[in-house]
Formats: sequence, structure tokens, C-alpha cells
Amino acid sequence: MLKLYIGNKNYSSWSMRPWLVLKKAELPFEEKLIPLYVPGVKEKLLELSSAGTVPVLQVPEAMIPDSLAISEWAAKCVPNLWPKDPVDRKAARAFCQQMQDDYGEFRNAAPMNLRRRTSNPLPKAALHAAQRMQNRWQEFLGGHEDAFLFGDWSIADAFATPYATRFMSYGIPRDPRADTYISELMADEHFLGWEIAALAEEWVIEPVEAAGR
Ligand SMILES: N[C@@H](CCC(=O)N[C@@H](CS)C(=O)NCC(=O)O)C(=O)O
Repeated sequence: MLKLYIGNKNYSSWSMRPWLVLKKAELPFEEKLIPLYVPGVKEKLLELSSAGTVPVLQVPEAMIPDSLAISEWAAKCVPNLWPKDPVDRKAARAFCQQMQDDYGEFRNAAPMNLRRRTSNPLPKAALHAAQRMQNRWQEFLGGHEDAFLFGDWSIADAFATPYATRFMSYGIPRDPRADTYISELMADEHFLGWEIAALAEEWVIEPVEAAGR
């Protein structure tokens, strides 16, 4: 049985991605939530893997940290988690890497907080990064017929989902095509399952709550 270690569902954007991927893959897994930002958590995380972060996937032969590495492991079992077209597949993989590494101004100024609804203006750099993000979404959406970045749902959409929640939480202006895409991600049955659990959580991480005030 696979076991996915995750952080708080309200806050842990990295954890949400492989969780969505495993759900879409229909790979049965047990989840173990480790509340973040509490005393002793780092030691617990380091016991799981030397990365000292969640998510971590326990598979029979190893512990796999990192949301993209976990997603790639899942795609080895269920190849249609990446787009079929080889050019799209490469673009999707590269965009996932970019969604991990880039857009720091957006991520830091508008941390994922599913409970949050505010329209207080964000710093210009964050809004600029959010615009860059939605421009890329529109570029991919424009090249495909269906609702998702590369046509059918793929790992790239899992990586985009936590960003989509930030547009909602912080009332970030969006172009019509990006808005439709965000609505699609927010209506996804698996995302809704995660969100319901997140809204029921009682942990409050103050530094995150202070963002956008
Ligand atoms: N690149 C990693 C980043 C993971 C990450 O930073 N996770 C955060 C939670 S959302 C974490 O574990 N923070 C706890 C810590 O760094 O002590 C991934 O994609 O999994």
C-alpha cells in the first residue's frame, strides 16, 4: 500500500499536487497528515526523508520526497497522467518544473490558504508574477480544445491548482480564459474533497494568515 505524507490541507500547496495526481491515477493510497509549524515537526520530517519536507510518498522500495518526483513516479504506473503528444509532454514537464521554481513573488506574497478570502491589494511584484502565470495558462489553453492546459487533465493541472486557489483567495484580477480555467480546477471533484477537509481543519498558522493583510 502506498502512503503519502502531507502537510495541513489548508496550507500545504506542495502536498496538494501529488495528492491530486494519485487520486486522478486511481492509485489507492493511505494518507498521513503531519501538521506543519509545530514544535518538533522538522525532526519528524527528517525521519521521513533527508529533504525534511512534505510531501513524501512511501512506495515498497523507497521514500520519495518532492511533488514532481512523486508525480513522475505515479506517471510511470499510469502514463496518461502526462499528455500523449510528445511535444506537449515535454512542455508539460517543463512547465511543472517552472511552477515549482519560478513565481516566488506570487507564492510568497499570496501563500495558499484555502479558507482565505480577501481583496486587499498585493504587492506589484506578486501581481506581475500572477499575470505571467495566467499568460502561460492562456498560451497552453489556446493551443488545445479541451478545458485543461494540454487538453485532457494532466500533472500540469495538478501543479496549477494551488495557484488557482490563490487567485480566488486573494481576489487577483484574471483574464476571461484564465478565469474559466480556474473555475474548472475549483470544480474538480478531487480538489473539492481536499478543500472540504481543509476547511474543517483547526490549525491556524499566523505568519500565513498575515499575508495580504
Ligand atoms: N520542492 C518541494 C517543496 C516541499 C516543501 O517545501 N514543503 C513544505 C510544506 S508545503 C514543507 O515541508 N515545509 C516544512 C519545512 O520546510 O520545514 C516539493 O515540491 O515537494
